[in-house]
Amino acid sequence: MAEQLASVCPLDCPDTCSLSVTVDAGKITKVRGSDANPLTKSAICTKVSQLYPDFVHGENRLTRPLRRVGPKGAGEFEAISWDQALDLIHDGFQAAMSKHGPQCIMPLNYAGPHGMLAGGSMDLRFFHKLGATVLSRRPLCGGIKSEAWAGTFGAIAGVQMTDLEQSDMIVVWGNNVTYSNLHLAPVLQRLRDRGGKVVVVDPKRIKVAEQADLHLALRPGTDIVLAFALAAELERRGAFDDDFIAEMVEGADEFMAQARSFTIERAAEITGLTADDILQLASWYAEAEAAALAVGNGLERNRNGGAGIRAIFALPALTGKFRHPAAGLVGGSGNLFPKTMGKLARPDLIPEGTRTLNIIDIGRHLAEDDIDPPLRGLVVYNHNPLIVHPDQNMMRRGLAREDVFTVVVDIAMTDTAAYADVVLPAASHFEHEDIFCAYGQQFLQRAERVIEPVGEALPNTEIFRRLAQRFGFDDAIFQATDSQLIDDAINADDPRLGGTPASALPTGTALEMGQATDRIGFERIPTTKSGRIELKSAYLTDKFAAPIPLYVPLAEDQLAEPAHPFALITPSSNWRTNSTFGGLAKSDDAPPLEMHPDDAAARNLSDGQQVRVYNDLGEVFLPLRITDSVAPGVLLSYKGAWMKTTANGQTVSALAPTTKADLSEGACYNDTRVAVAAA
Ligand SMILES: Nc1nc2c(c(=O)[nH]1)N[C@H]1C(S)=C(S)[C@@H](COP(=O)(O)OP(=O)(O)OC[C@H]3O[C@@H](n4cnc5c(=O)[nH]c(N)nc54)[C@H](O)[C@@H]3O)O[C@H]1N2
Ligand SMILES: Nc1nc2c(c(=O)[nH]1)N[C@H]1C(S)=C(S)[C@@H](COP(=O)(O)OP(=O)(O)OC[C@H]3O[C@@H](n4cnc5c(=O)[nH]c(N)nc54)[C@H](O)[C@@H]3O)O[C@H]1N2
Ligand code: SF4
Ligand SMILES: [Mo]
Repeated sequence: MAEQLASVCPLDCPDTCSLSVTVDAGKITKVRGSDANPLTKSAICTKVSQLYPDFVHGENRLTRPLRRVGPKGAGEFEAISWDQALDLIHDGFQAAMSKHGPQCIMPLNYAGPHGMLAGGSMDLRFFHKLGATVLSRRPLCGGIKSEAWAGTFGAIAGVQMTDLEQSDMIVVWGNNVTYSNLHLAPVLQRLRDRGGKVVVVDPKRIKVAEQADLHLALRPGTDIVLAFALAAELERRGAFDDDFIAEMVEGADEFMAQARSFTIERAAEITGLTADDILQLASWYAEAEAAALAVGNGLERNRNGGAGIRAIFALPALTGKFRHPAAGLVGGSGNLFPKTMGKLARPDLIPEGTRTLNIIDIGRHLAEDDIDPPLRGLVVYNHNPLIVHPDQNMMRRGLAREDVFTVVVDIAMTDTAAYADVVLPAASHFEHEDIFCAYGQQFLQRAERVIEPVGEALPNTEIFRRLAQRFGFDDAIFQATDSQLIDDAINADDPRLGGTPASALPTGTALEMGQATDRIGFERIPTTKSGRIELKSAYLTDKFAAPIPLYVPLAEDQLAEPAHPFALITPSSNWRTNSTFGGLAKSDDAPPLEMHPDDAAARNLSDGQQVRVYNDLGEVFLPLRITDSVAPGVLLSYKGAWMKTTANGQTVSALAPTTKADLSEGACYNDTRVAVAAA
């Protein structure tokens, strides 16, 4: 008989929905939303409700350890036992380490699952103890925005989505709510119903822009110019809150010295907006008492990304919007949770002098063998680097190296896994216990397993427990059970847990971490060096030599006749989370290349035809969609599609440069410049 069991969505999504799962004869047959999480209620996205059963039980699911029997990339494997797999990995890594030392081993993992155990626990203990090279992961996504946040406010939260019911204006800034922050959409709708204003700042006329009061379709990477011009205009209008600035804001003068050089006219020219639209936003923002900015990640992915986000963060500080509990800035949720990463991941085990490498550079280190010791052993997990890293062709060359022993741990057979020497089948979060914080809301949730592991799959924790044992690591920390790991992950002494250890948090509930009064405001002091909101940041000065945000015009945009005249952006798609689900029938259509009608006419291109999109890094063949939802000069195609969706196996990531942003050395996917021709 079918049962309904409580779970949580583990995907890389700010909303972290509570789920209700139908299990029939040991199989998941339906995934729905549940009321456990008061933010997400019973509404979940269609990709999770429609695709998860097939992801867990379908053809592309990995169920046994595999050994490669063909050339790398061909995807030819034979099934082996767990013992054989662990022996192969042990022998492969020992051989490499005896020549090059332990730093030739590299964990290459990102954020497939967001449970704290699957995300990074026993695995990190293992690599730290081994002495493997440490991976700096944040640059791939979110690092730029979180450094901007840390530098301006410190470790404090902003407004949460549930706080917004009293706001009178929301600016959705580089945040495709409908696809990637679903539960903000009804909040926007209710705001408009009570007469509030919604403004969207996005190069694409996204769905919420169609229903917004104003849409500013700026050129990618020019947010900083818009924010500077708005600050200067708000100052001219007397909309600054001088008392708030005097008491709470550091560096307003230095910031304004930059901002004032951006007149509305100059800003209009650089951003591609009209002066009237910029002025309209300034006047609504000046008038609104409870205006909140909901800033996404789209705008961080370019060389001016960090400065742009910092300049946006300055607007509610200069105008004192933080006074109102439903206003200011949405975000900073991660800072609400009492995580104890030191206990969970044990960075104290890292041998002194161990190097750290930026995740964006790993493709190059593999392909060009440009570091000493070289990388000779790779464990890819929670990650699909071939699809999601910039400079895909470099990554492909790196993964194809015969002399790098490569292990891929995943739930699904991915394009990256096809390059592995050994593939290990991971259990999905439905098959093990885990604890879930969130990066877009304030509820802590625990979930138990709802089905037994499929086939011979094992949770990440158990895989690395076994690997640790195979390498002879017999300390107690390598035997910790999943429940013990949950208690290592969350501080049980935190008063909000009320004396219950996290491992005893009942499933099907969500524990609220903090009230609106805990957020940035007059009562809550930012945890920056000065204890004030730092537009001039001590932290960012020390870390990135970036005291105040600066606009750097991009050389390629100054050329009269650039070889690659289009700016290509590659945001979140509707039917995948990054690359996840890309192997399933519903998600494997080739994403079209969206182009403005004027650009298409100038090149004699017609809707639906195959085009070749190219630059010096690669070429991708995509069907053209002609639409005025993107501005002239801007192209859009959604990220995460798998290699089978294109004629030559290259996807949009093949065009993305490995250029680093101004903060966090972060990825610049949206700084891609391309040319387009008929295929
Ligand atoms: N369905 C679905 N949901 C997802 C994901 C997914 O792949 N699919 N991915 C998840 C992950 S990992 C993340 S980080 C989040 C990301 O989700 P978002 O924060 O929404 O980030 P993106 O989708 O990259 O881009 C958001 C918007 O920014 C716009 N944009 C691009 N460049 C600029 C710019 O320079 N300035 C401005 N103002 N806007 C710009 C894009 O047009 C897009 O509409 O979503 C998560 N949720
Ligand atoms: N072109 C372009 N590329 C981008 C971006 C962009 O804007 N443009 N954005 C980037 C962004 S925002 C991000 S966050 C990265 C995301 O990059 P990734 O984190 O690599 O992408 P995902 O597809 O979310 O997850 C990777 C894999 O984790 C696996 N997985 C899930 N759960 C588990 C588990 O419990 N155990 C194991 N072993 N595996 C599991 C999934 O099956 C999936 O294959 O991609 C980036 N890529
Ligand atoms: S992907 Fe996001 S919206 Fe969809 S179910 Fe998961 S948490 Fe909810
Ligand atoms: Mo991301």
